[in-house]
Amino acid sequence: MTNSIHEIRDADCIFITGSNTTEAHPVLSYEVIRAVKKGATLIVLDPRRIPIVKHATLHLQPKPGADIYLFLAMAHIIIRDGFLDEPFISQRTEDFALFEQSVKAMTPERAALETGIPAKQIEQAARLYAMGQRSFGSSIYEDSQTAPYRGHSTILYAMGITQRSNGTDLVHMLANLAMLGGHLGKPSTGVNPLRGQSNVQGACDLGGLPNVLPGYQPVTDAAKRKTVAEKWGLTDLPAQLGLTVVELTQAAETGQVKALWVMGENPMLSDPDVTHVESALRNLDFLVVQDIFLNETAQLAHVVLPAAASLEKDGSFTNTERRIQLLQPVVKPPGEALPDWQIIGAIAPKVEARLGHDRPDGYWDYGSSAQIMTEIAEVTPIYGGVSYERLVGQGLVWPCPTPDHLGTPILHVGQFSRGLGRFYPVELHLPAEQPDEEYPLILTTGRVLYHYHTGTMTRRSDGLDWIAPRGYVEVNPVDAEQIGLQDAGQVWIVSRRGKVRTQARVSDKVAAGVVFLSFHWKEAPANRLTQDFALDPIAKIPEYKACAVRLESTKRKGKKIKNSGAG
Ligand SMILES: Nc1nc2c(c(=O)[nH]1)N[C@H]1C(S)=C(S)[C@@H](COP(=O)(O)OP(=O)(O)OC[C@H]3O[C@@H](n4cnc5c(=O)[nH]c(N)nc54)[C@H](O)[C@@H]3O)O[C@H]1N2
Ligand SMILES: Nc1nc2c(c(=O)[nH]1)N[C@H]1C(S)=C(S)[C@@H](COP(=O)(O)OP(=O)(O)OC[C@H]3O[C@@H](n4cnc5c(=O)[nH]c(N)nc54)[C@H](O)[C@@H]3O)O[C@H]1N2
Ligand SMILES: [Mo]
Repeated sequence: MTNSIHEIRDADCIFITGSNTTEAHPVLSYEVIRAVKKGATLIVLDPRRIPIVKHATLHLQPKPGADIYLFLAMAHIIIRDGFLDEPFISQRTEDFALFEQSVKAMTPERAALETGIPAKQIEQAARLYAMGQRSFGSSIYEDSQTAPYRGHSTILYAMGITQRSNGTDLVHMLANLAMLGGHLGKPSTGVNPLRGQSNVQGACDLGGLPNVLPGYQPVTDAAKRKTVAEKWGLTDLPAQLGLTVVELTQAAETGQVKALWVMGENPMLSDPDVTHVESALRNLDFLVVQDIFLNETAQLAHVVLPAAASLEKDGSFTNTERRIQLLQPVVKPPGEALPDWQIIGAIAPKVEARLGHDRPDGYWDYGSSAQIMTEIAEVTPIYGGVSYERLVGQGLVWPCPTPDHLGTPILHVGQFSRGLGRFYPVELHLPAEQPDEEYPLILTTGRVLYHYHTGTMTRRSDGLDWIAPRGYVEVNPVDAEQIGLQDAGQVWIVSRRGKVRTQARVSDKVAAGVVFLSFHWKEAPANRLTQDFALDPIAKIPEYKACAVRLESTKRKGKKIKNSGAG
């Protein structure tokens, strides 16, 4: 996030798109609701009538993938109607003229024609967001010197934006909208991705990506690579880019990758097109899985390494607002399970010896996780001032480059990291697999409140299993009627990759032509249906949010399950 979580409560306008905030970020969603109760406007742009919609001033409901028309039209309107923050644009940005040209053709009328959403609503969304208009009450930021007053607007987004074959473009588009309204570098504004796992932010910060070293230093930058290598007792590090998750699986299938060490992931259920994933994993010469449970992927492994869970070890998590926080163990790990870093530390010297790396004796003998943080600070400029002593209490928000630096809760204050903020013209691009006669519906996948991903952890909980014991697909009554499907009846969902059977929930939560299935259920694995051929060209993320399917009746009515997922 560019800004902090608590700032959301003071925003004048909140624009949520591609985030099922109350189900996937329930704690943070209270900040949104709190702001709305104090008079903030809330715009939700989402193909489903998700629970946060009940607090919304405006809900725009395009089909999956059609949001691009609305974003472009909103920019068109902001420029056409003069809702721009002109001083911000002239002083802090570049390439505005190029961008203006790129949205000229996307009139609200054209976007309305393409999406079925009335032009008036798109105009309302553009004005509310750009001007930061409240529905009642006064802004805590109001300054009588500036007229007309421009409120503080914030954008919250998540996987509905990024899990797309044009995800990077869409994020650029949200940044373009924020720059048009001058909603960056001030409190309660920003472009705020709500990150997923407890420490996904930390994993990326520390180089858990195939193209960067710790602190987002490109592996292709020779000087930076050398500095890090020297701290690690080596003369240099590999300069070529690694493979991303989906590329790895594809490389395993062709035999280019021969061995894989999977730590804390369950690709047999979470990667796209799992039929492919299974044949790829079976094709490996050697598969190691390091996990806290014997998940579906571990069942294919040659070696399974038992890891300690988060409550059984110390360390740190970096959350979605870039806050680095200490983690304390509350129970001991069972059996032979060890913290991940100790497992790696025990195996790494043996691997290095076989590879012929020459490291000082005892190089991998970290005495504690605090000592690892000392090394992190040395090789990661944005964590340069971080130590365990300083993390006690509230933690620290990076960038925190030096031991006396207090952290940076708001990014881009006064200046962007690259200097001027650049407007990126974005092209119209729709999901790779479009519905046709044979597969007339769009499947979109995601989460429900009561379960976490592939269910390795949450489906072991009796309480959660009682509330949400099994999966279901959300179907609009119009599409259900086509095949004589009733609420709670069984149905096949069929894509070009495979088919799964599950229970139907017939309601207008999804629009006609759209079905929603979450990927928590191994009995009806959503990723048997998704495709892995269309990746975002930059982030290489698969298009989990849209593929073409059809429904087939099983002629079984089924019984409605009690207590099944009030979410
Ligand atoms: N309960 C629970 N919470 C979780 C998780 C969990 O498994 N369970 N997982 C965590 C993780 S790792 C992550 S990444 C986050 C994910 O958090 P979210 O991204 O909020 O969750 P999703 O359910 O993947 O879907 C996001 C929203 O995108 C919408 N959407 C679908 N297609 C489109 C589209 O074309 N355009 C737009 N604008 N929106 C679209 C969906 O309707 C949905 O409301 O959740 C985290 N929190
Ligand atoms: N169709 C579809 N597919 C999706 C998505 C979607 O929206 N739709 N979302 C995608 C997203 S955003 C995500 S983040 C992925 C998630 O996909 P995965 O990360 O593959 O799913 P999880 O079930 O969270 O798997 C985590 C594994 O880590 C283990 N684990 C937990 N704690 C520890 C630990 O401390 N150490 C070790 N070694 N292991 C541990 C758990 O037991 C579990 O087996 O799924 C992706 N797949
Ligand atoms: Mo995620």
